[in-house]
Amino acid sequence: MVFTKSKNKRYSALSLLRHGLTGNRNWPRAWRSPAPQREYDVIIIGGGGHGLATAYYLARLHGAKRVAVVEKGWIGGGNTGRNTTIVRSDYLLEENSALYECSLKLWESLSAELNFNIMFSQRGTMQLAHSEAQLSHFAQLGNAMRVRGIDAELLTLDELRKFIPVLDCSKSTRWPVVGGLLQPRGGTARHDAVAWGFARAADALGVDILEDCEVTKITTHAGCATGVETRRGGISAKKVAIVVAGHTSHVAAMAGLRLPIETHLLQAMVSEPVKPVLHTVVMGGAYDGYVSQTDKGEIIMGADLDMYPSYSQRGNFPAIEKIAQYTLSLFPSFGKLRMMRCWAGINDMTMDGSPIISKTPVDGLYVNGGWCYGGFKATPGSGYQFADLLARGEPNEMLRPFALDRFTRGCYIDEAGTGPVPHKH
Ligand code: FAD
Ligand code: PYC
Repeated sequence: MVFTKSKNKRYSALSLLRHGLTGNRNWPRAWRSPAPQREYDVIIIGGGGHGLATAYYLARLHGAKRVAVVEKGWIGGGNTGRNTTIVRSDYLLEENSALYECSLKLWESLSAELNFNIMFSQRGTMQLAHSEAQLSHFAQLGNAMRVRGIDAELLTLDELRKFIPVLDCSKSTRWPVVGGLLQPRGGTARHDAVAWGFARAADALGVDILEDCEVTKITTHAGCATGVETRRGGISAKKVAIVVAGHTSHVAAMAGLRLPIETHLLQAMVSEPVKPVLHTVVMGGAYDGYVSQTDKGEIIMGADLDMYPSYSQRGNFPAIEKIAQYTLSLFPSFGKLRMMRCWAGINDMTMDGSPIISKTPVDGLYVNGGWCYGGFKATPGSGYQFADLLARGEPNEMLRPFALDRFTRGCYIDEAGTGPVPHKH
């Protein structure tokens, strides 16, 4: 069934009761499925969390009326629906710290803002140190966070043992743990609910969400973006925004741009559901691995990137082995779990590990990408800030450091301190 008019009604305890009493047969669709118009003020390419959040804040805070989100598949089918749902703001460099903390503050009231339960759970995120050097780095990071008013607690091994009883804190394990840095306000959110919540709220404000509508060309005239060609026809626009994660280089090339981004695979996997056993999110110090338990009870785990560029969106056995090795070193009892699924997403890796949120050399063409493997947590903040850039045409204080020209000016935001090597960030 295709709705042409928004039937978006507020969700409430009363509506739940009313629909329950009528057999749940009359729920309206959460968002419309309109035909593409020939012209919009703003076209956002990419219906992941970031594109949808951008559309929502454009309409909600900047009064934009004619906005379309153009998605080649279904919304949330990219990295938004493939990530391990970890949300935190434990970054050392000021630029990243400000951006991710802005996002974390938005997460804290997002369900109410969107009238959609995105299941945000502040169960804490714990970074484990495997050496004294790593622990001393975490002490520095924790202090930097606290100076900025962001919550952080450094835990000794004894405190860690009490906090996470299922964690193997012995010296005989393959990667012995020496302590950890906890961000109590960090946690998880239900990834696809984030896409759905933003889509529903944006739709209610008049945003057209065009699924199954791949962009095949960005049209330009005299150095200005004029619109896009799609599989459902041409659409013109005053402004075009690229928000396509792992496809950023590919889509930017449609406008003749070459960006400092490489695409790499990241894999994750999930076990059968079990009773509650792990109440917080656990990450290995250098992102060797990360493990948490979903609200359904599954143990979800992942590890590092495949170290070569790829667009395949498919996992492989070496990555599965690596994930299993790290997880079992920390949690030997998980060896009895049966695995249900594994998958991969394609990550837009920049040369300094930080995102690009920027105007481009093509007038009217903007880009929001390069989130590497850490962009889920930034979803609301990225949309909020990018909408501001699109509405005003100039970056605000927070966004200025994330401009594309930082790579020609040499002003990198090298959070990991590893230099211009995408797969090391
Ligand atoms: P996407 O959700 O990928 O959306 C981009 C959309 O653009 C896609 O839907 C795609 O179909 C569409 N598109 C592409 N090309 C075109 C085109 N030509 N025309 C129209 N549409 C197009 N981050 C965290 O913060 N925490 C985590 O725990 C975490 N875990 C991760 C685990 C894995 C396995 C992976 C792969 C990533 C993880 N990330 C994590 C990273 C995070 O998922 C991403 O940075 C973030 O979701 C990117 O969101 P997005 O909206 O930019 O991209
Ligand atoms: O950014 O927290 C993160 C993350 C965890 C797994 C992949 N990215």
